[in-house]
Amino acid sequence: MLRALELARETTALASPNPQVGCVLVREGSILTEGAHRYETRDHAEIVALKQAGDAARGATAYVTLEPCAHHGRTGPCADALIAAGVARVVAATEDPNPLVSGQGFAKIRAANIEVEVGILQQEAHNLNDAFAHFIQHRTPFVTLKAALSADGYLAPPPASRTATEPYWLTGPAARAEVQQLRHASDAILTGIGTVLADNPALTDRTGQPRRRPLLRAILDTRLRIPLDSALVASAADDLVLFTTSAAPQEKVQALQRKGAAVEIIAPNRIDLRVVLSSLAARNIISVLVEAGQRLNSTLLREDLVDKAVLFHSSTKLGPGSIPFADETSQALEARLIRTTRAQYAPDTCTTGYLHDPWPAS
Ligand code: AOF
Ligand code: ZN
Repeated sequence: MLRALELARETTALASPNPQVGCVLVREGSILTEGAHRYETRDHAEIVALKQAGDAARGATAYVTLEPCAHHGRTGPCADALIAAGVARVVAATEDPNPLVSGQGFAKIRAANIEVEVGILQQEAHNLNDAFAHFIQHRTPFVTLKAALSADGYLAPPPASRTATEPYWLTGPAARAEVQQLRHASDAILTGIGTVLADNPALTDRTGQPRRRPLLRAILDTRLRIPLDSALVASAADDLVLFTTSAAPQEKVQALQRKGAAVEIIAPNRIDLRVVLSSLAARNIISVLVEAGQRLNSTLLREDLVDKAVLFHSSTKLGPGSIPFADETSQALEARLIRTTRAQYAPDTCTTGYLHDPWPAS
C-alpha cells in the first residue's frame, strides 16, 4: 500500500479533476505490476496495472489507494475489470467519496466472492485527495489559505516603509520552496488586487514539474485596477482570470482581453466569493490556494470558505503598524484548526490544519 500511495503521489497535477490513485498487483509476495491514474490517458490505476499483468493477474492481490469504481464514467467500472481478471483479494486504503461510487465498488467485488479489506493507511490516502473529496461532494473547490507570518503575527511591514514594488520575504528559501510545491499541487491560485498592487507577484508554479494544465491565476479586482504592465498581465497565456464588477471600465476590459486575460463580471457592484468559487468549479478547478492579504483572508474566514490553512512562521518581528493577517489573529485561527500538524522549514516553522474535514466520516 505504501508503494501504491507513492505511485498516486507521483500524479500530483496530472490527475485533477479526478483523484490521485495508485494500484499494485501482488502475487506470492512480490510485485507483479503497478499503475497510477492520469487524467489525460483515461485508464484508472487498476486498469493500468491489469493490462500489464494479463493472465498473471489471476489469483493476485490488488492494493489500491481508493475504492475501485463501480460506475461508467469516461471508463468502465474497475470493480468489473478486477473480477473479470480473476483477482483473489482487494485491499483498499479508503472508500471513494464520489456519491456515484461510495460503497458500491466494494459491494460488487464482495458479491463476486472476492475478499475485500478496507482502511489500510487510510489517513495517508485521505491526505492525498482532500480536494477531490471536497469537490465531488460539494461541487466547489477545496480552499487552502496560505500565509507567511512574522513572529508577532503580521503579514508585511507597514506600506509606507516599503519602497520597491516587489514581494517582501519574511520566510527563508526552504519555506518558499514548499510554497512552490503547494502551488504545484493546486489547480488555481487566488489573490486580491491589493496584493497585486503591493507586490506585483507572478503567482506561477516554478517547480519545473509537469502539470496537465497551467496553474490558473485568479484575481479579485472590483474596479479592474490591475496594471497592464504588471507581471501577471505580462505573462498571461489563458491562465489568468480577473473577477470584477460592472464598475470595470470597458476599455480596460478590452485591453486586458487583448493581452490574453479572461475578464469575468461577477455582479453589479460586489464580488461574491461563493460565485467566484462556483465559477472556478465550472472550470473543473478542484483546489484553490489563497495567497492574499488582510482583506481577502478576512472575508474568506468570515464567510467560512477556508477548508485548510498552511501558516508559515518566521522568527522576525515586524512591530505595531504592520499589516495584520486578518480580522482574526493567526493564533485565533490556529486554535480553531483540527488535524493540526507542524513541520520545520529551517529557519521557519509551518502549522497546517483543517477547518473542515473534506472526507465523509467513516
Ligand atoms: C478508480 N480508480 O484510478 C480512479 C477512480 O470519468 P471516469 O471514468 O474517469 O471516473 C472518474 C471517477 O472514478 C472519479 O470521480 C472517482 O470516483 C473514480 N476514480 N476510480 O477505481 C482510479 N481515478
Ligand atoms: Zn475505476
